[in-house]
Amino acid sequence: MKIIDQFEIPYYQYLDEKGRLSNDAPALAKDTEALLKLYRLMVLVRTIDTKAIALQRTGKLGTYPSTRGQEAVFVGVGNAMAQSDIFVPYYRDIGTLIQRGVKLSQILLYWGGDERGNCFTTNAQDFPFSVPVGSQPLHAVGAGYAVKYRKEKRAVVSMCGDGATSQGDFYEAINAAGIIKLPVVFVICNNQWAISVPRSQQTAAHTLAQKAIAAGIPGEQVDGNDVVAVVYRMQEALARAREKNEACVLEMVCYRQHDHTTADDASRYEQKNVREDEWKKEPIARLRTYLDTLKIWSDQAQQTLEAECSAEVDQAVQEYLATPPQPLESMFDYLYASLPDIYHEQRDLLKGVERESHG
Ligand SMILES: Cc1ncc(C[n+]2csc(CCOP(=O)(O)OP(=O)(O)O)c2C)c(N)n1
Ligand SMILES: [Mg+2]
Repeated sequence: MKIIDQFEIPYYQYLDEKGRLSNDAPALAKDTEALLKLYRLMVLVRTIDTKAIALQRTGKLGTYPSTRGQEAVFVGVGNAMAQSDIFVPYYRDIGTLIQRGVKLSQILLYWGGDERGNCFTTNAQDFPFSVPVGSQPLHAVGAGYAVKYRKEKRAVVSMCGDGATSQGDFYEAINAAGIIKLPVVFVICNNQWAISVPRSQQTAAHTLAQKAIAAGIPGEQVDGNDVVAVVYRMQEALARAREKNEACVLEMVCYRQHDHTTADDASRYEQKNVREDEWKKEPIARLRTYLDTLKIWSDQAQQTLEAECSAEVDQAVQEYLATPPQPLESMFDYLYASLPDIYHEQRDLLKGVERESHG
């Protein structure tokens, strides 16, 4: 017997649970402007998240998937991307979308049941939210193929959850990206749950990152509560994608600090105290501790920031609530370039219903 190959999965963390910096931290960890920007964004994301849950509870929003506790993953990914890159999101991606230029009110609009919220105009190359679990890594492969074919220097970023990595689509996507050598970064937000299915029942593999090995591409684990690690590892992966058409898998390890969505009740399956224990690692307080160490933050600055975020979110809520619904017949407007005759009658019928309902 001889060993013909061996593999390692690295784990990256620069800011530990107590906000202490490691010796091998990247320059980003000393870039105060960049750190403050990341901090502000994470607080903004948590503010809109809290508000969205409250809106749902009072009947003003549909089912909503909280991003609580996972802010560093989404904010960090969005921060590392270039505008010219292509983003292929899933439903929990608010922190990234904000940085892709999607308005807060638009995000609320989508979760309020209006598809116009899913039509991103600022980076038109980005894909809409993907709600079918695990489909978007394959879409990213298609986009990556186009980028390579056109010899562009852009990366494609696909986001999915830990549960999605058990789908055949995920394996097919990373396999294709490896063999064709595509500039796709597959990010996994491992929040430890796929609704009620814990990570331990998702796979017998020690890490999700090691799935990359079978696809012949690098895979690594990143502390998803450490925004410095998320940004830096993303930057490195994106550079390799753009320069060398090298795909990779980044497993961001974090914890879902809320029910799966507002339609779920995690107290029925989540063991008591786990969430509280995990909360000690949460990303915002950790960065705050570090900012305090650097002496670039204060209680006063915190109060001002919270007030600014609340005002921005309130403004978005007003815009969202003031958006008139689409006319009923608009459901016919986006399916065909020119509407087949058989639908004209139905469209007119709906128009009539609408006229009547408006008195
Ligand atoms: C193809 C498909 N199967 C099932 C569902 C129902 N569903 C919605 S979210 C979810 C769990 C996904 O978990 P994970 O991939 O870990 O992402 P998370 O929501 O935890 O971020 C499931 C099974 C779906 N949306 N699509
Ligand atoms: Mg999950």
